[in-house]
Amino acid sequence: MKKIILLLFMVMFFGCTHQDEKVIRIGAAGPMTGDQSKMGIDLRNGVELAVAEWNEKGGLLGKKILLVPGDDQADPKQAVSIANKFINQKVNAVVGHWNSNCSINASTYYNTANIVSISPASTNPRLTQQGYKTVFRVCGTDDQQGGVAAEFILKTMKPKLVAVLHDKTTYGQGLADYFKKAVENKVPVVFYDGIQTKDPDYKAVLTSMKQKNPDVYFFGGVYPEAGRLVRQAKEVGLNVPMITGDGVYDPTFIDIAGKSAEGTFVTFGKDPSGLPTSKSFNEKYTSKYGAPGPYSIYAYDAANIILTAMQQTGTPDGSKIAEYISRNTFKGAFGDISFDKNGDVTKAPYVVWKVVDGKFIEVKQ
Ligand code: ABU
Repeated sequence: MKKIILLLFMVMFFGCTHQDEKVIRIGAAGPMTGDQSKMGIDLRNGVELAVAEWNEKGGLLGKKILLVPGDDQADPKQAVSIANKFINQKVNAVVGHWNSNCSINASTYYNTANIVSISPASTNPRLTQQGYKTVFRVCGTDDQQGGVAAEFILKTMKPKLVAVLHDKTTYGQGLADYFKKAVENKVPVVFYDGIQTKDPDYKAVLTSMKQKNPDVYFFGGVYPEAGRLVRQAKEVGLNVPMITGDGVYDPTFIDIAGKSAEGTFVTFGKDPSGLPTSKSFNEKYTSKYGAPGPYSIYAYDAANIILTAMQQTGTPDGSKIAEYISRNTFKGAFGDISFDKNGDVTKAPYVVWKVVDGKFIEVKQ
């Protein structure tokens, strides 16, 4: 009876159920404009490629698949607007968002509307700790990468003093705090502060940090700010390395920072480009869009997981595909992908990368 009332409610408000639609709509949400737009566009391209491949093979459940992009501008309030827009547009499932604060805010709306969302990139642990059965991610988490960064500097640099900076976002501050927690029992953290994103000048905070004589500093944040920070660190005479997280792993960081990027350490996943499973993705993506971005392949795999689950269950219904996703292993371009009870991937190996001669090189340990 309850189900019938709910169905009537949905038909009254949405005109018809999602299953009655003539197309399957997949949302791709991330920052498509603004200084993080490369990440959103990389994400959208990965989803678009997966959708195009399925449509070339005849679509899904007798329907064409339609990509519905959503620009959240890396703003958690805008992410809620996108979530509501997707719900009104009868989007069946979402790949997104890119920023953790956007994914966390939007996930409540998707979950209430029975829409599966898989983030390719949001690494803050809170996303999958909300008890939502429809929420997944195909990347690792910040407690994992913060721990890897801490272990790396303790082993290889043996610092006497460490400093920590963050961008005051859910992702940046969260990651910085995981790093701090992992080092502070072993090395004094002599400086801890937050910066404003978009601020063009960080010299004051960098000068204060320099006065504490750290041997290395951690930054929790994203590449536009990281690029300005390492450049200005050199300008104020702070000549110690930055170690940072996946939000900085993009050539744009090196473009912004120039030569000052040299020697920066970044935690991110392994390079998938040599995997036999990623060959077709790499070739097709590169010929259509140019070099894949760091999270393009994650977005492509997330879209394929959703579409495979719909095919295998014979329905775009959110709770049915969520259950299928949680119980099965998927053959992704990145290799086999399966999820734990929270919706996190069961394997998320982070490695450390270093900027050498203007490129990210994996540090072999
Ligand atoms: N994990 C990369 C940056 C995106 C985010 O988690 O906010």
